Amino acid sequence: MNKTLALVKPDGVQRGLSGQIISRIEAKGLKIVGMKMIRMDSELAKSHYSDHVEKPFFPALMAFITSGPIIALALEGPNCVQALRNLMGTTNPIEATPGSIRGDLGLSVGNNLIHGSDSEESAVKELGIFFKKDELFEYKRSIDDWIIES
Ligand code: DAT
Ligand code: MG
Repeated sequence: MNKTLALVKPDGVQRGLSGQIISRIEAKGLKIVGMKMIRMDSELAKSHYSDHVEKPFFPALMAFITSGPIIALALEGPNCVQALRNLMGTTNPIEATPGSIRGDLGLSVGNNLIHGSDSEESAVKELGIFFKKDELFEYKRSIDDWIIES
């Protein structure tokens, strides 16, 4: 089963929205297979956002993402990369569809509450940055028979 990485960003934690965001992820049916609170340092942040180093917003992104603790989640489910991206909504919360996490909860592109890997390739890379192998759990949920078609 494929896995993906989600982060509740510092604004989500500060605003007391972690529970609601994680709840939406669980309600979708995605299985949490790893979870931890950490504060990203600049080395971790640079490695995670290496594709954006040259972008004009990179310094602001670094300052924001290291400004407070985040909650990292390893998620599993069929097509979980796409499922999470759809649940999050588009990058700019103003354009994100109502009903999505960003569409319902955010107003600014720099404070958009949640990160989700954008491809299976980046999911593998990003999960490797945030989780050691023994921090990921394999377990069966009996409700999966009601969520996932066999
Ligand atoms: P996403 O988080 O939807 O994958 P991204 O990978 O293009 O978006 O960018 C990473 C983060 O950088 C994004 O969540 C918020 C910030 N960001 C992106 N575009 C921005 C912009 N034009 N101005 C300010 N911040 C931006
Ligand atoms: Mg991205």
